[in-house]
Parts: sequence; C-alpha cells; structure tokens
Amino acid sequence: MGIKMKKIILDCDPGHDDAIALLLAWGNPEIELLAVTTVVGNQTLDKVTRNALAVARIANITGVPFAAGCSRPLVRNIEVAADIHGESGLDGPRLPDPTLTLDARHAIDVIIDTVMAHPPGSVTLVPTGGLTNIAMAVRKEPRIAERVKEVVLMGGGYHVGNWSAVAEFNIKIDPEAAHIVFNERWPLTMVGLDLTHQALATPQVCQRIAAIDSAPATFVGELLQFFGQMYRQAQGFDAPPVHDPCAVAYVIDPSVMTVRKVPIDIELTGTLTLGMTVADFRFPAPQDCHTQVAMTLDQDKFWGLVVDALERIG
Ligand SMILES: [Ca+2]
Repeated sequence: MGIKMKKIILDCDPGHDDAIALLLAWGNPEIELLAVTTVVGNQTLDKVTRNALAVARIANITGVPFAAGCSRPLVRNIEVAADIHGESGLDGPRLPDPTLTLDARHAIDVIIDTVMAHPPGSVTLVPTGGLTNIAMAVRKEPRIAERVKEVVLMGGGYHVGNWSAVAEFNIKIDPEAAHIVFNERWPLTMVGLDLTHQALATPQVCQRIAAIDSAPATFVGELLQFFGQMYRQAQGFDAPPVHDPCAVAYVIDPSVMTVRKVPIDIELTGTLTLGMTVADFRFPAPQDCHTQVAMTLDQDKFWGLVVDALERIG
C-alpha cells in the first residue's frame, strides 16, 4: 500500500453502510485507520460491535484497535433501525465469528488516547453513527477539540430527514450529543442526507462490485441486496443510499463533493423538529464559521474509490 497520509478514527454503528465505510477506509491506500470505535445506533452496542469485528475478519483487518463505546444515548432512550438494518444490524450475509479481540479500553478513551498521542492537526474523526462517543470524549478531554484536524461526519441534512420529516437518524437518536459536537469549535463537515441520497447503489454499481469476485466484494454485494430490499420497503427508494462511505470518501479526496460553509445548530426542543440540523443559508457564512455542509456528489469518483478499495483488499 502507498504512503498513508490521512489518519482517521472511524466511530461507527455497523450497519450495512458503516461496514462499507470500514472497507473503504481499510482498502484505500491514503487512509491510515488508527482505531475503530462502536456506538449504539443501528442496533444495540453488543450487536454493532460484533458486526464491526465480523467485518474485520472478512477483510482481514489487523493492527487496528477496535473498542466498544456507549451503550445508550446521553439523555434519550435507545432507538434502533431494525427496519433498515434487520435484527442483527447487519442482516443479509452470513457473519463469521470474530477473531479479533476487542480493545479493553472504552471507546471514548481510545478516541482521546489516539488523538492525544498524535501530532496536533493530524487526526480526523469520522463518526458514522450517533454522536454519543464523540460528545463524551470531548467532554472528558476538552483538549481534543483543538487537537483533531477535523470532524467529518455522516448525519443530518439541510433539506430532508429520514427519522422524522426534518431529522436524520444519527442526529435524532442522540440530539444532545449532536448539539455538543456541532458546537465545539473544531472544523466540522456535515455529510448529510442531501449528499448521501446521491450515493445510490444502482444495479450498475452492484454489477461493478460483483465483478471483483472476492470474498469481501461478495459480502458487500449481499449487504447491498438486503439494504436495497429494506430501503424499497421502508422508504420507497429504487436503489439504496449508501450513506457512511461518503464521509470516508471526503477525507480521501475532498473533490468527491462540493461543500458550502454555513452555520449549523441542532434543534433540541421542537415538538416536530427534534434533532433537526438547522443550517442558516440566509447570509454569507461569517469568517469564524467552523461548519460546512456537503452538497453535490461526484458519483463516478465516489464509486471509483469504493471499487478500488475492494479490489485492493482482494
Ligand atoms: Ca452508521
């Protein structure tokens, strides 16, 4: 593999699209995967952690600590997305028994230790689940807010929701955590539904992945088949939006999408709008604006990165 210039911590809740995000991060030659941490979200913490370890076995991921994090949101009760991801959180393929041993530390300590052990401005946090672990980590060790390079998260949306009319799942399940994360001063890119609904696993995409003809590619094909069925039933999509790898793709190559600086805050009290990521497009962003939203995806470039990573994993 090439020179790994981009150090990331993937904080995830696998989750079909989280699994693909993990494979993209592992297979891309520019990404150095420093740690994988798990958080309650698409399913319970036990299930998503087991799923992360199963993906690690399928792709033969070694030398990367995997750590389990928070098992419930900061304030709210647990909400899982079984209607999209099934009872296991990763329904569809047969999952192998994990061979990796989980790191003994809590995920929030792995996040803190990893960020503090690397030079300032070198580690990017890539959350693709609820933001509970990230919020807890920055409360426990506030210095990480200045030390990380940036936060590139999948969540939210400026025009559309999926867990309510205006709120996206990752934000809605722990809006208080999202409020903490969006209000820290670190540079933050919101890769939301506006962007990820352009990352559709069409039949043409699935054929390209099937043509790779390796165990991880077959696994991704089975994931996408199940994911596609669920998205058709639950939300009326012709092809499933593959959200989480979009955030990883932006870290690899920012030219994969257009972005716009805009202030964003999280609705915590609305009766219809709880968990909405409120982006204020009325004025040019102020000089000190630290947040931006992803807008338009270069679909060819995006799927090219996913296919390339799967080919490299072999
Ligand atoms: Ca996810």
